[in-house]
Amino acid sequence: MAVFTHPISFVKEAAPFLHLCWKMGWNEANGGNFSWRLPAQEIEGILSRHYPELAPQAAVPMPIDEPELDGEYFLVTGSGQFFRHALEHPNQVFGIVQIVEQGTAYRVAWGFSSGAKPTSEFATHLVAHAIRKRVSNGRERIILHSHLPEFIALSFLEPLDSRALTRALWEKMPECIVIFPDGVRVVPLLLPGTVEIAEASAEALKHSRVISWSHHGIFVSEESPNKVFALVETIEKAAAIHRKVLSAGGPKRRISTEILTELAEKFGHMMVAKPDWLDDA
Ligand code: 2HA
Ligand code: ZN
Repeated sequence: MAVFTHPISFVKEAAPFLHLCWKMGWNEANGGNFSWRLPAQEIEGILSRHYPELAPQAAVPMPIDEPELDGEYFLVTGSGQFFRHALEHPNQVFGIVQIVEQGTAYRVAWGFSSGAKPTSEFATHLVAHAIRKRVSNGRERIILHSHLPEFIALSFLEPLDSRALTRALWEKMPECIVIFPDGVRVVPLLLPGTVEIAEASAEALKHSRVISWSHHGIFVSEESPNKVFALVETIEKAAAIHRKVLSAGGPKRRISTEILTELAEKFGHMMVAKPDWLDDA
């Protein structure tokens, strides 16, 4: 297959990433969504160089104001677009929007060639970007929402409880506590694409990069496509191991709190946060 290329470096990186998420079975049909907070000067330079004819479009009001994001640009998937189509139709699957009018509206700067709007979960993406930008001192820039089969399955088997789910995953592989020391925060089932799911997610995102939308999927924040992929594949693998263990009659033993504590000490320098829930409660 020819190597994928695109005049916008961020699309060049994001399109193969979306296609891979589809191949992994994480983003079927129009399921899931993605956004990337772009460095403003760099994207303005790219757009004026490669698309000088593009005229600014009308501002569209947003359901939740995000004053902290005023002026920011986002590469974002369009509502109804398929991750599977990202390589064949990048200009249709993606758009670039800028937040304007003191964070009360957005305008499309590029893309959405079939007329799509940003993802139905855009309100939650923006809430998440605002919070995670602050919590991570600007490091985190990507939000990914995927319908992970093993992870969703657990929400039908395990209590809908952040501590219980986090411990169940940490206790399955030593890497887990190092890769997601901030744990997984559980949000109950809420209607997709609503202000309610955005508000419920906001509280959880103050404490963790990773949310379980119960019976629906995962919602995660990270720095780059590579890092978000590593985080999600690790969580989905731990979920798969946990589900296999449950299917075989449940765990007969687990990685102990003592070992988890030692891991957290030994690999503390690699971890984004100090782990909660390292007690035997
Ligand atoms: O279809 O996944 O949560 C997009 C979604 C909504
Ligand atoms: Zn979804």
